[in-house]
Amino acid sequence: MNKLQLILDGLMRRYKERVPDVEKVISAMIAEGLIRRADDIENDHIAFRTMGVPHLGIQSLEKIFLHHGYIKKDYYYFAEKRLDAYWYAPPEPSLPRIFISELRVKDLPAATRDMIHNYTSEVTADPVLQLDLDDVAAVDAFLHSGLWRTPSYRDYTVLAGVSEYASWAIYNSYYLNHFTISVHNLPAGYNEIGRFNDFLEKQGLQLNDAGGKFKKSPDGLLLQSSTVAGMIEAEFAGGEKHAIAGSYVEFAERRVLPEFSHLDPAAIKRVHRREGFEAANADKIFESTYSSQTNKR
Ligand code: OOG
Ligand code: NI
Repeated sequence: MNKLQLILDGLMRRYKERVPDVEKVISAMIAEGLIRRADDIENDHIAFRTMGVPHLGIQSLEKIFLHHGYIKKDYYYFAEKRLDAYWYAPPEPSLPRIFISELRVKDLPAATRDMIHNYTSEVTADPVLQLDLDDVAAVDAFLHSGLWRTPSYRDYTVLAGVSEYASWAIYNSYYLNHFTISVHNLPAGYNEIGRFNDFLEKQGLQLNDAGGKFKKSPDGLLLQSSTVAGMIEAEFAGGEKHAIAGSYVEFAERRVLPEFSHLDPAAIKRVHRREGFEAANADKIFESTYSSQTNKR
């Protein structure tokens, strides 16, 4: 197996361990006859969150994936949430896209900025430059270890009051934020996001309803939904334990582009469908870890 595949497998393994909804969705899809095994799922994309501070952020994390063949694509800006993001196209169409966002720390109030720097300033050089990117075990360990000391619960809650993205990232760092199940290639009756959402809700899964239970791009071709993040038991500085938002699962329907609508459905490949992301959809999907959603769970 190639190195990139091993890195992606490592991310998925840790993610499944801490997001019980993943197993729940997969076993429901198998029981319903939509797939035979977990590997039949098409992973549309995976996502990471980063802190926009010196030596870190998108410019640091992206180097891992650029090294393994990903190509940087479009930029997205989120004014109200104070975020930047890019998406990356995989070296092969069978692999997931990657979405990496970054907190615009410089746009936060001074006290919040200082609180974040108090942790992130422990990082005095770009840690990815110090990694051998062909050493799969080293990259895997890096993606699953903290970049700074464990935060205090007090700082976590103060940060959450200003930015719930900041509080999530200060604790969870590079743990996978979500993976995304493609629904458009599933059997009829389940290959549209609205119908698939009904199926998920029947299984007792809770959906993020910010902006509606699915979000639709203005061109009508990219439809996305997501579960509300489950709570994980987090250990803060001094051993203090609290339940905080972990990661979630996303679902995406990419419709066939108008110029390919004449093709036989059996001939439709990834290249014939809507590519990229949509800022207005993403803006609401970020809220899958926000207390406005997790409080409903
Ligand atoms: C990412 C939210 C955006 C998408 O597919 O548009 C997103 C996040 O919650 O970090 O995943
Ligand atoms: Ni996503």
